[in-house]
Amino acid sequence: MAIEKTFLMVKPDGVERQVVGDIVDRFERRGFELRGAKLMVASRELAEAHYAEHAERPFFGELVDFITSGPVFGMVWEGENVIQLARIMMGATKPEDSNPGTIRGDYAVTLSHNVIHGSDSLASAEREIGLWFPEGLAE
Ligand code: 3AN
Repeated sequence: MAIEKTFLMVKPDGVERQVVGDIVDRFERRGFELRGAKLMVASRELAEAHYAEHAERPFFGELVDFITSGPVFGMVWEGENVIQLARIMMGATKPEDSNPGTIRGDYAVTLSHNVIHGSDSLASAEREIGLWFPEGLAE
């Protein structure tokens, strides 16, 4: 299994609720390595680029409004199979499908305010790391 990097982001609702520490702790305990992290308010331009695949969806405007509404905590995590394992640790997008014990299953009851984003493939991880960490990582 390959060593991968993924982009994870605590969304404004998660920062507001002060669950950043718990989320970092979960990934550290699992054995992943933190390679980059920053608290920032995303520009509209960055948010639209990040969610470009949803540009035609009716909820796109709300999605961009929400993700730019306050600080987010962007992170790059590295480890074996981290892209898929992080998605499992996050839990499903739909609240009724996210199991207790997962981040969303423990913290989220709505589809749009669901605490965390994680890249869903190697291609999106590379794209998102480039978008959110254009200055590069602490290698
Ligand atoms: P995930 O974040 O689990 O990969 P995506 O990529 O399908 O999910 O959706 C991106 C984000 O868009 C979700 N995290 C969620 O906040 C929001 N979203 C997805 N579907 C809807 C919807 N039908 N209505 C409102 N927001 C949605």
